[in-house]
Amino acid sequence: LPLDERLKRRIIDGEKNGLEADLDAALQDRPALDIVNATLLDGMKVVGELFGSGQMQLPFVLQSAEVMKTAVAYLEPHMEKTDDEGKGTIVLATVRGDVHDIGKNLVDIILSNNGYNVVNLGIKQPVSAILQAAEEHKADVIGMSGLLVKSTVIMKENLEELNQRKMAADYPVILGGAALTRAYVEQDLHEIYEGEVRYARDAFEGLRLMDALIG
Ligand code: B1M
Repeated sequence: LPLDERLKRRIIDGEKNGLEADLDAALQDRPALDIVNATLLDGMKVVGELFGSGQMQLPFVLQSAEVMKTAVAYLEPHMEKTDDEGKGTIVLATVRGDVHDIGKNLVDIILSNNGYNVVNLGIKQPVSAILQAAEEHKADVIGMSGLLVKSTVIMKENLEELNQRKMAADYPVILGGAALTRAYVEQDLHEIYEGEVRYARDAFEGLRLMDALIG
């Protein structure tokens, strides 16, 4: 198989052996972020399709996720970083009940590499923990990630909690994750939230939003 296909296959098959050598070879002619976006994420997409259609069982999805995480960790030191720092602080979390964190961690990498201070709380975070961290770290923005359909409902509840605690004006919120749609965030949630709420389709849109919100 050509290198690109082979890397994609490694994600789909959850095969770590030889991964680093292939990543080294790919780094010879492409930037690290391009490898993640154009190749590895394609592999995860196939995994999602196979799982969704019942052709792949959960333990194999987990293996694919592990290979993805290993690959991203290996590529991270090769990613471009700006010299900026201290551009602002975001508290980032996967919402309550949701364990998916690959996308959230990519957002962390992209924002950190571009001068933002990221307080990454991890997965399954109740709103109380997110709000506490936001106050403690004097966050400029709150970022929530979630991939399950039920997480989109939890995000709505979290925004309502911010309203109730009169914190909405202080915290613009960026939401991301595969189950969200732009319309749901920018129309439905925009209507209920008393602060700013924006949708990020991917980590780069997350970065653009951060720059727009506090830059
Ligand atoms: Co899960 N899972 N999973 N899973 N899983 C999905 C999400 C699913 C769509 C698969 C499917 O059925 N086709 C489906 C959800 C269906 C639904 O809700 N309607 C699903 C399911 C059902 C489940 C379980 C319930 C399965 C079960 O137990 N029976 C279970 C849930 C457990 C729980 O959360 N309580 C489960 C478990 C798992 C694993 C643990 C095996 C593993 C996760 C490992 C991990 O993350 N550490 C896993 C995986 C890997 C997936 C798929 C295949 C891939 C997700 C992924 O990492 N994508 C996924 C299929 C899919 O998404 N279509 C699926 C790559 C990642 C980079 O993309 O996170 O979307 P993503 O991030 C993107 C953007 O969304 C955006 O930026 C990133 C790209 O730049 N983004 C942000 C994300 N967050 C952002 C935040 C921002 C800005 C941008 O600012 C704050």
